Amino acid sequence: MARMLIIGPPGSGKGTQAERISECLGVVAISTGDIFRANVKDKTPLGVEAEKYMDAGDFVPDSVTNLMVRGRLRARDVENGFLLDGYPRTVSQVDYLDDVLAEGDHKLNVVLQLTADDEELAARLLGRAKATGRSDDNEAVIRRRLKLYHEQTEAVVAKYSRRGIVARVNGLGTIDDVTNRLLRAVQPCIPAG
Ligand code: B4P
Repeated sequence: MARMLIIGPPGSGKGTQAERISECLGVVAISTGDIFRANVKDKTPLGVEAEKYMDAGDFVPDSVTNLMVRGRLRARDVENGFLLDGYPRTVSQVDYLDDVLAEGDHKLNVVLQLTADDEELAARLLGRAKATGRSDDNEAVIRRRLKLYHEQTEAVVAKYSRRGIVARVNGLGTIDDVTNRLLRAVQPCIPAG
């Protein structure tokens, strides 16, 4: 049973790779960014709340994000394992996730950390802005998101590193190259059955 998360700076390929890895391993991918964007599109109360933070490049408050993830992790399709993408992003989200998993007597098997330098990331996101017009992919907001990653999310990686469950994977190269590296890194960490 694989319980995993993928973490990395904005533009490192989390969403791209989460889709591929979850399909290869037969587990559901849960992207907090995608859930927020779907709510923004449908103009739900959650979407209206999240939109103002996302458009500024800020994190949606933990109080909102944690409850949303808790609900999602109770769904039946998570019973065979999951790959969380984009959560946790703060140390307090790590503590919250620990509690949610402990309720089911579960814990994470592996944290996949994708790495890439800030200039490559900014270039990718500006490229995506041209292709998709995502409202948080403009230069000023991208810089803000990168800054927040260094200020808050690197501490999340450090916390998991102290538990010895982080597999660090180079996010540079073709999308196929990165997928192959991730699959090689993840296989030894998944318990049989
Ligand atoms: P996310 O949706 O997680 O956005 P992201 O960090 O930009 O990653 P994404 O998955 O989209 O990009 P990817 O790296 O795959 O979050 C968006 C916002 O939601 C946050 O800013 C925040 O406001 C909110 N949010 C989400 N989770 C939250 C949480 N836990 N707490 C609080 N707030 C939260 O890909 C980027 C681009 O690179 C793509 O164009 C892709 O094609 C390209 N790419 C990927 N791999 C490549 C490769 N190997 N080479 C070249 N290009 C590549």
